[in-house]
Amino acid sequence: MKPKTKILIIAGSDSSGGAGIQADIKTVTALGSYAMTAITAVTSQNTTGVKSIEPISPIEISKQIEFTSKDIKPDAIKIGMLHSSEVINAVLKSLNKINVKKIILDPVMVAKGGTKLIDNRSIKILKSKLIKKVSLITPNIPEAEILTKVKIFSVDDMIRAARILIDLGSKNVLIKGGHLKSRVMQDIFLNKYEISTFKNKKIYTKNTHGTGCTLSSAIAAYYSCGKTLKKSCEMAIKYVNHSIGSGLKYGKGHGPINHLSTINIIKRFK
Ligand code: PXL
Repeated sequence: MKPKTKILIIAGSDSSGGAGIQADIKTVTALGSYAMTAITAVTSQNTTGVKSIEPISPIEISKQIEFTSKDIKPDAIKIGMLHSSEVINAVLKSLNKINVKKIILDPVMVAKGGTKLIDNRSIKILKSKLIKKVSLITPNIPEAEILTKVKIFSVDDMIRAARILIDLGSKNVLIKGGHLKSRVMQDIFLNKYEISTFKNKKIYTKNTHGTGCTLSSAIAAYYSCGKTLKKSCEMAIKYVNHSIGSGLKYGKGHGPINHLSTINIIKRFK
């Protein structure tokens, strides 16, 4: 089998393999595309927490993006951990040079154990500049609250926050509802013209490390293949749910999901 499309992933490394660039590469590969990377930081972590973060210099990040893309043009880009304003500015500059239209932004802010992965100045630039450059932003509820200052307790609050993100210049928004106290998972997809709710049964497990990274990479993979953004979100959510449900039990803390679950379901998604 030949890869269907090429995806550039701009994100941090998670040594435990469940989140970050490792989750992204596994997801893109499992869904049949070719993964390229620009690593923004190296984290030392396991399922119980983050031990340390080593930033990669903004110049080096730009080189990875530009030199790689000049040779193999990405069909889509997924952006994850961007920990400093210097890094965001470098990524913005490089994105302007390589001219790729399909960009999915996962506004990564904290790791599962609570370690901050971005500083406050970066959040400002993400809101004022980067958000306007991307096709879709995929915050979870805590991230949407920080970006919009809306307190979210319900689906109506999620919609209110999503509209603020559209007003800030995002073309499309997917707010993930996993943090709501409800038996049904409700994720909201919204743009200026339409709104959709994806409903799924909540799976109760502590092993959800890297679900956000996985979801945004899966969206990038489906979107790069020509599906609409809405369809890409719907299919990516199914993939993540299937991968959570497939139940790996690795490590003593928040373990990873099973990225290989797609091997069984890829036929159904055709
Ligand atoms: O899931 C968010 C995330 C993104 N990127 C890296 C991470 C994590 C969470 O741990 O380690 C590198």
